Amino acid sequence: MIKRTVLALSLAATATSSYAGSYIDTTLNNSFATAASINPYFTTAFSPDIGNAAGDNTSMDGPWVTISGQGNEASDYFSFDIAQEGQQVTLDIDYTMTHPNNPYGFDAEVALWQQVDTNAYSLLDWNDDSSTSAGAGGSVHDFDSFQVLNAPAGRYIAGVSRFFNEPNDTGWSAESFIAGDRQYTLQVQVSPVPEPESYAMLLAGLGLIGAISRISRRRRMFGLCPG
Ligand SMILES: [Ca+2]
Ligand SMILES: [Ca+2]
Ligand SMILES: [Ca+2]
Repeated sequence: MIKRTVLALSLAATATSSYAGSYIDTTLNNSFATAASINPYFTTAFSPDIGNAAGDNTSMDGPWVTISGQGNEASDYFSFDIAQEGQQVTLDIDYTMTHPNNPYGFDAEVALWQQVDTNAYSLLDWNDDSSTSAGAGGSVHDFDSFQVLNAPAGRYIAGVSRFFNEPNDTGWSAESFIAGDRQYTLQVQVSPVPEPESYAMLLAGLGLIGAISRISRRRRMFGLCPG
């Protein structure tokens, strides 16, 4: 009986608050100073919605958080820390242009800042529109954002805002904001930087060996070198 009560209480707590893998945005986190920390919510479980630009699922590659965001007539900022070197950060907007609570869609943009000094942050890069395949799962519209950036160990701020009607893709729209009734899903993942270079170098190396052996075979054929 006691056990059942404890279970019921913990289920109730799960339903009403954020838990591992999920952060529900309820605060007015509209500046770097009031950025909501998502550090406690990272998980390494499987998610069908965490992916890369090629459309592959990457949820098991590194810890991630799903942020259920709510516009408060402001932009939203979330802080997190990276302890290890050799990591990358993925910001992936899902289910947002077609969210049932967004009757006119919500054209999001995302950005990433790294802390460079006390109260000083450097804008690393930002993204307005991705392709529909970027971010695997949940990215259903070209206007949903997707961004992957290398991230040295340190403190970071992820930002979400609404794309402002400026000339396309000119920068972070600090003066723009998310209307209070608009909702979005932001996936934040920290994972090791993949090393496709080593695989490419292996293939190039094999190709070079093949070319050299072809050349020496031909040279032998024409008597250009001994052996
Ligand atoms: Ca908010
Ligand atoms: Ca996704
Ligand atoms: Ca967009």
